Amino acid sequence: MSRIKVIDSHTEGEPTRLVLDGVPSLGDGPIASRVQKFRENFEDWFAPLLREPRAYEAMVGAWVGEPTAPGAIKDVIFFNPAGPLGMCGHGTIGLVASLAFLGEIEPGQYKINTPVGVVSAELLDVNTVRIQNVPSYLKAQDVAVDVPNYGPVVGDIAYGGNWFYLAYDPHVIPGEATLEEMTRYSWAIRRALNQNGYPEIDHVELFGAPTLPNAQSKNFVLCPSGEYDRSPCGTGTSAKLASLFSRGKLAAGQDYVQESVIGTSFTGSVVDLGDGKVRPTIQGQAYVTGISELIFDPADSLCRGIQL
Ligand code: PYC
Repeated sequence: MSRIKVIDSHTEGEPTRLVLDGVPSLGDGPIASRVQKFRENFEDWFAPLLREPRAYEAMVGAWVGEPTAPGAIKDVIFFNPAGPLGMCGHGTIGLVASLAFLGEIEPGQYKINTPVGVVSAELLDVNTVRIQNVPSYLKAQDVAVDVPNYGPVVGDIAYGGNWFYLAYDPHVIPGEATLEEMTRYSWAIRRALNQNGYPEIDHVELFGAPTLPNAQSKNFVLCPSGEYDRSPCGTGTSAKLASLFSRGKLAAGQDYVQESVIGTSFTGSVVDLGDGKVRPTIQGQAYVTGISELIFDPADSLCRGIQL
């Protein structure tokens, strides 16, 4: 019988489960070797933390260890039920707010080491966190893809710590369509992209008109697990800011408010790094929702979670 201690939070609606204790060691090596060990232990230890019956597929996990990058307070590997993520914006906000809740950090500026680079996070108050993400960029503009049963769609491919396809003019529109329609459509886009030369795309964003008076857009973000992001997605908003900046539609330092499909928001802006890259800043709020001990009982045939 194993006991795994976790602290749960949500960032603008999207859950993060931070693992505090009880999983196998990922060693003391650099973060790349920790990611390798994480992958080896994924099915037995990490995916079950996010799957039914203990959790649900929208949840993102965070493994943390002693830092291996200069100046960082932690190494972190974010993951969803499909595997590890490069970075996770809502997860970083949730991680920092959880560390504050546990009394491990005070308001101030911190560095966190992720598999795709060091990010900064400023704890402004116990719930409000501003992160500076990894360099983000627009890789390909106006990529057309023929989506079976829907027809052609045009969008940008951009990086914000994970890979995104940004469908600015989708057939199925956030704020108008149902969740089921948005999920089915964005899966169809992802499948078409993956089969037509873009295997790296694992997140798809659809955009529509905002509901919030201070927002510029409302999004729907399909995550690799097939679930949608309840928040506006930190890495997805970073990818979008990079795309808008490259298109000349956003100036450096200008605020951009991205509304989520559930009506929450992140405020973002960019610093121009040159060479077509920007460093996005994303600000949002997270609240702790629980601290629990999860039981892995080998006698339970569903101990490793439900997988269909
Ligand atoms: O906030 O970056 C994010 C994120 C990625 C996947 C789910 N949320």
